[in-house]
Amino acid sequence: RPDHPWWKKATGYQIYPRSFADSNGDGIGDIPGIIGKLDHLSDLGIGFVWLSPVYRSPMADNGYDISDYRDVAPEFGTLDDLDRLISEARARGIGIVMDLVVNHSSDRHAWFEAARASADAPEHDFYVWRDAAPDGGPPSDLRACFGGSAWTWVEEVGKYYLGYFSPQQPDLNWQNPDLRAAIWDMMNWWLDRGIAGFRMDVISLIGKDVDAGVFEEGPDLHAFLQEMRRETLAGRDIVSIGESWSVSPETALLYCGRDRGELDMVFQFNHVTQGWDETFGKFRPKPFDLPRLKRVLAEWQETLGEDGWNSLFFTNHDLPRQVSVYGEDGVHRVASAKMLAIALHMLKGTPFIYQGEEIGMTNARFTRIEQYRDFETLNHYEDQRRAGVSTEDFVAGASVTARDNSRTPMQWEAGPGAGFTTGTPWIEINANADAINVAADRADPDGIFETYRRLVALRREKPVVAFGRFALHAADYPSVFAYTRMLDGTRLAVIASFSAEPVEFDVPEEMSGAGTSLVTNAAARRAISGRITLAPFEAFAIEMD
Ligand code: TEU
Ligand code: CA
Repeated sequence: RPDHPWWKKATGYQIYPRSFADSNGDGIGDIPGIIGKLDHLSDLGIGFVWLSPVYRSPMADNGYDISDYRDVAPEFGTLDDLDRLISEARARGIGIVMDLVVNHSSDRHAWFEAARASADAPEHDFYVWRDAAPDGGPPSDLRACFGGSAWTWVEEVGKYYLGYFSPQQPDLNWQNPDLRAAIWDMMNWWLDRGIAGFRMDVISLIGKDVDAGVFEEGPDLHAFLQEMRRETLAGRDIVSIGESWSVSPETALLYCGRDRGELDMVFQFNHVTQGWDETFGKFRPKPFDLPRLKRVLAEWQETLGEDGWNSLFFTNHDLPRQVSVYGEDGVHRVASAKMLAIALHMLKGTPFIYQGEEIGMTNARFTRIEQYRDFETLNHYEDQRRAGVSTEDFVAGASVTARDNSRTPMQWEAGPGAGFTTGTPWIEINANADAINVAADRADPDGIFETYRRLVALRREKPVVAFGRFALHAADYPSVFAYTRMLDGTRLAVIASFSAEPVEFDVPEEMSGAGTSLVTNAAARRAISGRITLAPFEAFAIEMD
């Protein structure tokens, strides 16, 4: 049924290839390593993998800087390995969703090398060039996301180019129709290889109007997305997920409204950026505020309701580990990791599990700047030190929010290398790997993995989980997230405590009743009403009779 495509009942799993599984001992995860772990994913029951970039790349941004869109980075394997991954995954009912990074390329892409060598090259206009300011300086004082100026001077052509993220990631000029045609061609080439869709990196930036200073959700964004669908996605049974740091409930339906002909869903970050400091940004995080998180999630559930579709996630490769941010990664690690899983996976939308989340991996919490690898962290460190921030203060913030927190190697088993590598890993393995690893968690019938497996199965099997209408209850309750899902005659009550202490909770009338316990991290409850006492981080879903 066209209104019930496969991805509405599927759970996604994000792989960050560099840190997933290393098959040849060079310390870098690779595609043969992923193939060797496919049974872990099929045991979990996921429907598709979002594969972070594996294309040829100088790896300034770990692959989010692509120098050849039609080849695989040698450290990750070969195109044949990737084809094998696609078919071996398909044999297990798992689709491979590729990361499409087309707001920018690498500065080492052949297009850019031609573009910077001569203003007469046809590829010159594939990028964004501007004249120097009268004083010879950059055209504007725009800062790059990863530190420094967004403009870089090229002597050969006597102009500056735009690198909104970094100089190693020059922005592609989407205004050029030949560039767009080249991208459609490349996308179709991948789709014809049998992939299950695309996750589209910072897609909300492609319609920018540089001279007006409008970057996010610029004037041409939706025209380009509609053209993209016509030229590539239309008529194919695939999923498309756009990443947007600016999308709000007000603009979300423009991307994924049923009749828009654009994308299937967006990754939104309202629940993330609200925790950042207004002035100092992510490296000075604010304490977690549950009522605010509930408001954001509920607003998205309600706005996208019947017309759009939500993506559901707390963590990815750009964000710290969810159990360390929203849960408690000490004594209550297992309970709070399961609680977060239940709270998120019982919502309406397509959930994403980020590698290691299914065993409750925690923040790396590096204590020395030398332990960091991510150029976002290292460049901001330089910037902030120049602005007078001490190393100690910077590292304190980074240990909470830096991207490397979630990029340390997957912890497969105890022992040196954690089953990730037999060599020296490209980034330090989390010190807790001997205690927290896949082998240990999966050996435990009460492990976190089992809770995820149950949640993934519930979405496949229970229409109310996939399609039920969402309603928030007890909105102002400071430490409990409570909601219902309704479909036809079926009612699901979901309650999750975010507190490390027991809490008294007055079950709202609309949630009360008796039924079947679907999933819980505590003693099963079959009935709820009146005042109940929730155990620390207790969470459950009951299907009411
Ligand atoms: O992220 C987009 C983005 O805006 C983030 O870089 C964000 O600002 C940052 O991570 C906050 O810490 C995407 C990719 O997911 C990210 O890994 C890439 O570095 C980035 O685009 C550039 O391609
Ligand atoms: Ca390797």
